[in-house]
Amino acid sequence: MKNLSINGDRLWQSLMEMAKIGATAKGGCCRLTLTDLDKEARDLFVGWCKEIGCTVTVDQMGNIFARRSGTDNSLPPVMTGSHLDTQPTGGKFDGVFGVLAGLEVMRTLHENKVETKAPIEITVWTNEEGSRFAPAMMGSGVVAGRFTLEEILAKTDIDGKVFGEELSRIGYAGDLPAAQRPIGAFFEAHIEQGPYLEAEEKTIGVVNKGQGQRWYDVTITGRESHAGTTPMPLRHDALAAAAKLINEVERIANAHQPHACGTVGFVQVHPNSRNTIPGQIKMSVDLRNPDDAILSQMDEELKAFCERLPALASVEVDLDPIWYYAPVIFAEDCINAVREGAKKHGYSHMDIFAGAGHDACYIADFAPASMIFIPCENGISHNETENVVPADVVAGCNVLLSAMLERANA
Ligand code: HGY
Ligand code: MN
Ligand code: MN
Repeated sequence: MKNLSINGDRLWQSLMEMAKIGATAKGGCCRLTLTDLDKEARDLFVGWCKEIGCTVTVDQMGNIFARRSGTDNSLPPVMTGSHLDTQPTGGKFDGVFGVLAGLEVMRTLHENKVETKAPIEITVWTNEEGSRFAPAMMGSGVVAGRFTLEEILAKTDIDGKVFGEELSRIGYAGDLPAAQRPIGAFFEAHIEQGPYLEAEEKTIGVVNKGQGQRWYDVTITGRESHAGTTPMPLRHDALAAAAKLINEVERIANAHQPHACGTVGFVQVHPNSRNTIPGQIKMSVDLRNPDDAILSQMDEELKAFCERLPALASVEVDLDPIWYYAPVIFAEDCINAVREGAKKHGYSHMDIFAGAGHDACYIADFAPASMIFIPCENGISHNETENVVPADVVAGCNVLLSAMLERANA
């Protein structure tokens, strides 16, 4: 097969077109899962896929599958994909790069009339971010069997909106069972979202592992009372207790360097009035580590602290572990296909592990999977200034094309 290359300008145009949906004043995207903006992005993607003759199906979780036949359709598809939902202060490229790089691969095969042995599919996974509805990676998680469809459809957001009802409302509650299916290989192209490729001046990240995560919902209950008449020793200040917990999360992460991460990203204060001592706090805790034993150690330390906190701060503490997945090792065949793709194009590359969660981490449960990273400016993501170099977008997509063809014609 002649040396195929993708059309970088067309890919960049599609990225900029998609970025208009939920565009923010600071140049990012706010396109939360199952909102009208998510629907708009999905509809745009589906239209683009149909333009090049893909057949499009949707499963019970709203995951979208755009399929291009191979010469032997009895073979399991070689798949790529990512997500279109964003964080509230999201960028233009997190998730979207992987979806539209997959589309560009399809467009390139289509216009060059290239036939592959195995069919090719692009997937858009529902609610990868886990921001509006927690936890994350729900679409791929239900397909992998990590979550049941029932538990996920019943999830509610901060306003009490129900996941299943929102999915139906945007018209993406499909009939296809959201369950494991034969997949020949799954590749996810994604921005690194961290600083290492840029620091090492490498164009391609050959992702060999995804770190593990533990998410918790914490409720701290004290007692509302007057900010001016309640002596300090008599207070049950839920927010002061939360401050101790936030410091402990930071201590735990710093105690397990070089890789541990600990974050409190969500805090809800009740009644949130400047002259009433806060009576209740709802907050999140996010712990991560590429080593499962260390992640367990971090979990133990968090639990021990939450045992001690009631006496320390005269409050009640409920620590609810809502999500856990162990570090994921990707498939050697897929990792090698990515590395060979980088070498073939002469792109500098390095092995790297994924600090963020990705749908590929769940697909790896039942299919050979790996990921392709490209650098992002200053390693910044989940931020409206998230940015990439067009040449790196081209490189990542060329490596994706190469890896998918290698697996589809293996
Ligand atoms: O949280 C994560 O790692 C991903 O961005 N959902
Ligand atoms: Mn992502
Ligand atoms: Mn993200």
